[in-house]
Amino acid sequence: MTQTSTRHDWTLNEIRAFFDLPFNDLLFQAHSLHRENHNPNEVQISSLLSIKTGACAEDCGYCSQSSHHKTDLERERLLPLEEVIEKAKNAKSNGSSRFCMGAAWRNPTDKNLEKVIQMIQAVKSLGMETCVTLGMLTESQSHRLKEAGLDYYNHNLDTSPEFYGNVITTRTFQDRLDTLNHIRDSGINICSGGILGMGETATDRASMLQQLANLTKHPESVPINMLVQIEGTPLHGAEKIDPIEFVKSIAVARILMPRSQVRLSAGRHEMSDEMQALCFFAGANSIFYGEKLLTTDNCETNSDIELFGRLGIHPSTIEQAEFKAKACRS
Ligand code: SAM
Ligand code: DTB
Ligand code: SF4
Repeated sequence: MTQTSTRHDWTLNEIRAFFDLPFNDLLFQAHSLHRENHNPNEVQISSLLSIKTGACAEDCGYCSQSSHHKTDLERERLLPLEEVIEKAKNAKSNGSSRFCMGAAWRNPTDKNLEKVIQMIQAVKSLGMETCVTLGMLTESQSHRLKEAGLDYYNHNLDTSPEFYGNVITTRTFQDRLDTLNHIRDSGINICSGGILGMGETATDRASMLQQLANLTKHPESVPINMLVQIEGTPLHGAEKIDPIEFVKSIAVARILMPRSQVRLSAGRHEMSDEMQALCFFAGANSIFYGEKLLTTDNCETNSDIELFGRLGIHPSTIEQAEFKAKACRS
């Protein structure tokens, strides 16, 4: 067993060595750490809503919402507050403890930020945790969101610094780190992870996890997405990731960031029940729940409930989720 304390100085070789372990040894190590730090049968569930869809100025090679790609997505302006509240109420009654609102912006204007803040406050008053993902933020915008009571900000590093330019050219890896620093300084919990299956190498996957684990504080939530291939995007047709390699990446994320919530994010739709079960064993302990992600289909809620039943997994309550974020920060 390696060190169980949280470290922020992982070398690439150390991380590569985890990937080189025999599968059973890696999973044993990851699961043991998972048990030391979390209830292994508890999974936090969040629901997603796209509050502003499409026509995004960025050129992220995976994304249906970029104006640089020809996808058949219908663009939508910022949703009215009432519609957002309605969707959040539904998510709450379906058992979600956190409501995550995503906007296809390079960055929000201050005017739009105020509209999103109204949404955050309305969702919070329903008794749910809130998360938003709005693109790059300035220092003052981060403070404004904190002041408004936002719980989490999602801003993914997406991939390794070395592979980044193959996926996105309209912003840099450093831009992402800068926004993460603003969020951290403002005191909002960070949700940051990436996407696997974009044609990156095993070293890129290790390097992305190294970047996340070596942040001054680990993100409280680490979403690991499997690329949802979208027709019309440059990454449509990219070589798919081996499911075993995906499970190993979850295990390594768990070992490097033992107290964080590791979120089994986009791509569950294409995973077998057995693959998801292995991910939960390897240390994944949160998911996006609800029939839609932002613009693409997620797993049917019935099949998630059935899978949870077969695995003896139960969703965490809001109180348990809040306790987790505090424990991760301490
Ligand atoms: N515009 C904001 C941004 O990029 O930060 C927020 C929305 S963006 C859709 C949020 C994250 O979703 C991206 O950073 C990416 O990691 C993930 N994502 C987007 N499209 C995806 C896809 N097709 N497959 C897997 N993950 C995806
Ligand atoms: C994250 O890491 N994954 C979510 C959430 N954060 C915002 C988004 C997944 C999007 C999948 C593609 C789509 O539905 O457009
Ligand atoms: Fe825009 Fe975000 Fe999609 Fe990139 S991932 S194109 S920033 S919505």
